[in-house]
Amino acid sequence: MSALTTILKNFQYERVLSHNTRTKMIHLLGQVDGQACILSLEKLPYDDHAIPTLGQHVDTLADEVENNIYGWGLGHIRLEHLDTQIKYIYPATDLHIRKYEDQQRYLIKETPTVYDEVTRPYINSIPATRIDWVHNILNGKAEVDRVLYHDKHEENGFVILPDMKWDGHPDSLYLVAIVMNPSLTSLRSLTTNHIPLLERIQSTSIKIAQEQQQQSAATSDIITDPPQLRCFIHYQPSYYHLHIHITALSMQDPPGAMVGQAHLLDSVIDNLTLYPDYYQKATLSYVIGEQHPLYSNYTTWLKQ
Ligand code: M7G
Repeated sequence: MSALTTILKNFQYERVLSHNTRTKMIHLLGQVDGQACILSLEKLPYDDHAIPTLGQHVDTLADEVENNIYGWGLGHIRLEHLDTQIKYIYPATDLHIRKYEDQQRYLIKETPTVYDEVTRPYINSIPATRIDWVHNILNGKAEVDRVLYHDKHEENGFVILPDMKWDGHPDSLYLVAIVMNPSLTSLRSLTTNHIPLLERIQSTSIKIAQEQQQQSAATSDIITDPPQLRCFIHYQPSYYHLHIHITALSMQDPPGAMVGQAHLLDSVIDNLTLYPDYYQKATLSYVIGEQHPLYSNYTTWLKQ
């Protein structure tokens, strides 16, 4: 039995952490064998092959309304394709639970002093095991058959693979590039010396996305346009080992692409070209939930 099957079978529901009715994504908290488990369910878009006959598969209709040339109702469509992406975090830590819980958010202006006195000590306090999943990918211990590119050079290398958030649909392509160099923890670590690395990540991402596009296209389709990508770096990230989010421009509202969190890779490269130590000197503003440890650390620091 797969780990996911076992989790689903034994999951004892406790409460909803958050439910986004627009993105149709819900995070549930429960217990599996006495330990906390987060189950995330997300409705997938319609399967391309099923689209032409969607109307014919409606087998239940309710609440129908007709008015002039307009009409609507609620239906149930019986389809063969898989319609939900299911993820789990198990055992989930308190930090995971706080990350997915609905909460008040605040904008923090992080000056270099705030970084030195609040953020850096917080990063240093995070147990190293929190990025075990990253090391597993870099060392070829997990997701090995999903890796799309791997340059193993210890300082300038990086890996590119599908992000956990990608539902597999080409229009919502979501890849993640993770650098090999463990001393690069976040945007704050970057200097002008890293421009070649960032540029290689960008050009390799375009090649990989093109290959993905080619693979998913029908054999008769000839694709000539290079893929349009939105590459960005989160600040604050959830994991302090530098990684770059690579998303298809065709994805409307990609998760995590909001102002106050995402820094466009092109702008990062440009800032570093203009000012080599931009990310050590700049005030970086970010949005954070009140349950994030950085929020309480920051408010305590302010009171000193
Ligand atoms: P982030 O900016 O640190 O945090 O990005 P976020 O999760 O708040 O966006 C980490 C990225 O790595 C996210 O896009 C995650 O979906 C992705 N990710 C996280 N984990 C634990 C995994 C994993 O185990 N495998 C893969 N392939 N991606 C992951």
